[in-house]
Amino acid sequence: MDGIDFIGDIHGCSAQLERLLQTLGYVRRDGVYQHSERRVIFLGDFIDRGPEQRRTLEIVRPMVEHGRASAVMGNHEFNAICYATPTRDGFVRPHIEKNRHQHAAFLAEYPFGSPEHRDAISWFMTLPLYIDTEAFGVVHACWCADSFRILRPHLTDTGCLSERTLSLYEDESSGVHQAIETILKGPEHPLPPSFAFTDKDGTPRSEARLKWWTSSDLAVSQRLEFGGARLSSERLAELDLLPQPRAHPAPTKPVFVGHYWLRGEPGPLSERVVCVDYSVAKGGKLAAYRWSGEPLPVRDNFVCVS
Ligand SMILES: [Mn+2]
Repeated sequence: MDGIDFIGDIHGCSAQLERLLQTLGYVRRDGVYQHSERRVIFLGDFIDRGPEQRRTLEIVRPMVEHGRASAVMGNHEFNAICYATPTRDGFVRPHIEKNRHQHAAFLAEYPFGSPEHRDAISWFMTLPLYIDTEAFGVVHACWCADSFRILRPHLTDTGCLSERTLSLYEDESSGVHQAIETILKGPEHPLPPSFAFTDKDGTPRSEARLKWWTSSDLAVSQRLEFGGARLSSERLAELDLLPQPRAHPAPTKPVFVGHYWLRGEPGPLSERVVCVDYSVAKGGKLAAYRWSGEPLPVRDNFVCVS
């Protein structure tokens, strides 16, 4: 079997992407990066934040279209689709200041409603929400069999969204909405009202991010993340008295994700879960995991450029 290089969130950092591909031994021929024995699977989040949105898509898209790479959808591509999809009285993702700001770098290079913008959105629609093979799994944020089961009847035969799926997503109480949020943005764990906190951006929150790859043998406080906010040791001790968050069964094959803006020296998150997002658009690194079929991923197989 040919090897696969899993590449994490790029967010418009095309210079780092080209350097990473070259470091991995890919050569550009007829405008398409390629390798004689390997291919790439991109983890999504190609757009927003970074300096070269268009250049990034001009590298990634030909690789996918020429069979040199596959890609799954990230929450930023999903948000871009929702931002561009009209409803009866607005858009699936409202054009409010916060959403416009988050999407500004992309819209600067793909003016809203322009032919290039429409073309990019229709390409995003061709990205599957996850890839499930016998040997490995790929999803942007959370490997969740229950969410896949809910979504499957609503996806196309290539695992993609349809207009109908988007209209189901509009209903925030629907199973489809929650499943898409879980797999593309990661599961959140509701906290009792006394635990409401303010994250590092000053936004009040009543839910913590669940590190779904952690085992329920760990203390509750070690399984949750508070948007960069630090809780006092007393509060953490109180959290440990709460019931354990929902368990996500440990995968039985390697699972590759992005999304988590990790820092520091790359390594697997758990025995079989690998995150390849090392915050390139916030001064970190663009990361890849060079996989050659090993059932247990190892630290040595990460390759990064900063
Ligand atoms: Mn993401």
